[in-house]
Amino acid sequence: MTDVSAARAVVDCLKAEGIRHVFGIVGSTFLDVLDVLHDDRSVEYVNVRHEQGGAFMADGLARVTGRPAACLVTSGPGATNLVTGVAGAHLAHSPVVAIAGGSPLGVQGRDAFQELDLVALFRPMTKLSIQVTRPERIPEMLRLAFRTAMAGRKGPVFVDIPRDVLNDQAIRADVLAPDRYRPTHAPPPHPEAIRAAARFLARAERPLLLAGGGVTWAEATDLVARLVRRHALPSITAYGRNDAVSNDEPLYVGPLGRAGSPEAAQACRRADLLLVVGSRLGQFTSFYDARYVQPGTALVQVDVDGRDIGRVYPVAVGIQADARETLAALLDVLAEERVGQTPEAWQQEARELRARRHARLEAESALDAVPVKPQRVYAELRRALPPDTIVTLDAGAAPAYGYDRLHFTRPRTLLTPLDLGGLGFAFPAALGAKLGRPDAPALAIHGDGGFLMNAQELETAVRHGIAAVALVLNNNCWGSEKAYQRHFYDARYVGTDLSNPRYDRLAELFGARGYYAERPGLIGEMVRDALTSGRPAVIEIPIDPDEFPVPATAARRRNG
Ligand SMILES: Cc1ncc(C[n+]2csc(CCOP(=O)(O)OP(=O)(O)O)c2C)c(N)n1
Ligand SMILES: [Mg+2]
Repeated sequence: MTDVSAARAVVDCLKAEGIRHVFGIVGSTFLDVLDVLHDDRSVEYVNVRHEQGGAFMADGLARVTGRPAACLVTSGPGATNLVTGVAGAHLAHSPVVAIAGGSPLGVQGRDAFQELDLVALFRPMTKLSIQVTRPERIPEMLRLAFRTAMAGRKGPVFVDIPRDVLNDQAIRADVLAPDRYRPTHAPPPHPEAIRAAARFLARAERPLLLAGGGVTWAEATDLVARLVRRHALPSITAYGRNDAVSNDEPLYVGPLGRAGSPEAAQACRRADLLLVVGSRLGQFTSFYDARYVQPGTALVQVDVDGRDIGRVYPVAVGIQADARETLAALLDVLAEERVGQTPEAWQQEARELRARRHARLEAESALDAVPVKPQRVYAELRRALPPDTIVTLDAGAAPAYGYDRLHFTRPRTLLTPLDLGGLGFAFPAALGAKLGRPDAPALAIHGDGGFLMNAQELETAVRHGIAAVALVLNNNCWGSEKAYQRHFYDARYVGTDLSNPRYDRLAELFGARGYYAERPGLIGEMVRDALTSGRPAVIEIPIDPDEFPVPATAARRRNG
């Protein structure tokens, strides 16, 4: 035990977790911590322009590294501005530890300046929301925060450290390595469950792997590859999780769910056994009905969180365990029992569905209208993006075309707003991703509406030298919602039209690079140039303002 300042203890706890970036905006409640960082440059305080952007950055960083990420913000509005980003991390199972220097404990209950019940505010959108009430408990409570964020299914944690608990306090503290206070081995499956799963796989005529985010969080992509190759098992991916299986696998059909591929939907309907690994079969993967997952299809479902097994669709075998441990055990048992490859006819069906998808997308390369069709943008991107590019997709109609149209071969290369569906996610998430994986190109794909929600982070990108690129597909409207008004309200448009500045010029005003691609032929080269320029950049593409997909909830808009 050594005597340190409480602020030093906070920094040491972050360092023990390997945290190198902390996102937030300076506030008087936690200046002791910033003062420690003046001399200790091993942790960089990324001072952002809106705390929401900071939370999305932390989420992006956590998702591409698989490690915890941190925010540090001030009381009151500093914390309330975090809310949307923390909610996003919650629905993405992303281990973001959000720390607020809270208003003083000594005046709690007097409606003091910026006093709010932050613990209550964050409770519904975190795995854990706590307040530290004694300086000497700071290390213990931060370890609780990281243990909770990282154990089992991951997720965000909120910690309020009141300013009079944090500043001008000396404590006795030990620095512990994470393996001293949180589990480092993931839970294995029950052997009987694995044998049952193997029996179902051996008997199935049309087995299909549905891989979700749990595969990625468990670092199980290589084992998925081994399973699908060894057993010639066709595969599809869950909503927004296209990178859970290498899309190069010859029997990978496509992404299921909202804005996904019709061929993947067809494969899912045809399957007699669905091996669901690391997906909770959420609304935008399954729609909770029988449009993809058929009542007659047997389900073997693997999830680290027992809460989601058989939640909507009854299972034949439910396995509460880590995806990597489960795949390893399953491969062993399948080998022991000499289970071979899936029937040739089913392999052939999967190959045909895959080829049909590729031909459908390839045909879009010929769309040469001006203004550019969004589909053509993705045809250009498929050619221009290096395989290690991290793509972040925003909410909105034009970004949504990307769910079915981009190609991923490596884990942790697609980040989407998932079930929060929050606009303004993609650019800050790409900045966080770029900090986490500086060698990988990072591309955020936005509509014009969503981009302006966090465009202020261009200044953060320029100042911190974070070379992420934003592609803004400009149709001068809140297109995804305008599509509803077109299809269901006789094109009576209210509240859906926008007028925008030139985003390439806006970028230049911030000191970033700006590109304007009016014609489809310009896109590929501009994207390549921007991604290799070593500077943050914005590429605006004016797109056809009349090109919207039919809304996903078309048939069910009243309750969808
Ligand atoms: C923070 C937030 N506010 C509102 C919405 C509702 N919403 C979903 S998509 C969308 C339109 C997005 O417009 P834009 O970013 O320009 O993309 P487009 O659909 O035009 O391609 C809106 C308003 C949302 N998802 N998130
Ligand atoms: Mg738009």
